[in-house]
Amino acid sequence: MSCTSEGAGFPGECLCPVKSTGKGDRMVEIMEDRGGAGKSAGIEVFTRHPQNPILVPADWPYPANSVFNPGATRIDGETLLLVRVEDGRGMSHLTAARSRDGIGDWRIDKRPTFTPDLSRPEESYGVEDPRVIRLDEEDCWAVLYTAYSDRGPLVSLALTKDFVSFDRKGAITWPDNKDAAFFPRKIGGKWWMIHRPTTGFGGARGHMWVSRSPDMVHWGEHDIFLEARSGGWWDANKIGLNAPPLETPEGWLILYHGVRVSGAGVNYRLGLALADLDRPDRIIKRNDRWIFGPREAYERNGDVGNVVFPCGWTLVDGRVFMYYGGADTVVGLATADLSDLLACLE
Ligand code: BMA
Repeated sequence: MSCTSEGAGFPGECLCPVKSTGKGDRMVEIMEDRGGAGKSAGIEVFTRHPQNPILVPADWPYPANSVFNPGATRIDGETLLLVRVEDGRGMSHLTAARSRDGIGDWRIDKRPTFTPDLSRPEESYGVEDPRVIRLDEEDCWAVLYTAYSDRGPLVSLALTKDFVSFDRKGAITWPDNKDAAFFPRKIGGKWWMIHRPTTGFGGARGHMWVSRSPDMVHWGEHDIFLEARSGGWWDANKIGLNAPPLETPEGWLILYHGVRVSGAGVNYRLGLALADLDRPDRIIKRNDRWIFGPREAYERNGDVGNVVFPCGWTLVDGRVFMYYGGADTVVGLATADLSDLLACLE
């Protein structure tokens, strides 16, 4: 989209509304990212739910320091979140919370649902940031999570049919690697996975890669998927996948984060891209501007401030429900029409 209304504030500042296709000519407002009138920044296409934060540590049936970064899926007509819970030692496990409307009245498992397997050295510091993917061809869900230890973070896989028992497949990457999810179906006869290995080359950097597998465990055919930009960009140096790829008629919708590091700490924001349906290694579109960033108090203040970090989204009647960690402490919900998300891709 070309900009026809440059802002007076600084070069390149765009004040154009983003035009939505789909339902008529509804305009998606570009809102001020800092809550006041005036300068526009990111494309604010998601709306925060008024009940935010929808889950906090005090909701938990047992002591929890923080509840955040949930994976999400639909099961039996309900929403299930697999929430990362940090305990009083600083270690994380995963606990399921279920809700009919995906907003309130959460039924939270009375005990941790998925805990580190301490016979595996790579899980000695906990299990984190689950991505939950429904695999219709296998009639099960894949849970990809970060196994954390002083050997370095890596990606592990477990399969489940009920979120009660889990078939642990162990590590499917070596360290350092995080932020992984499968595409929900085989493409060209193979499973595809997006993941984010990090490299020390040129400083601490991380791009998103895509790999293929015949069996979900053995991975090869590695290609760069989406590269971190450089310099002053909001998504410079290190990026990573957030929610699993969402299939749409126009392509695979990709939600990813960029990390801006400054003297004051980190700032995690989210961006959108679109990948080709049949060749997901081909990126069709990528927004320059972020679409969601820390704004509210529960996103700015917490154990790690200025972080919004989704691990899952659901699609219900054309509306996307994005579940995210706020400041590594609570769970927030923001929603958007799928048609508006596709329309705001530039
Ligand atoms: C990333 C992950 C996330 C976390 C974020 C901000 O590296 O570890 O779990 O939310 O940092 O602390």
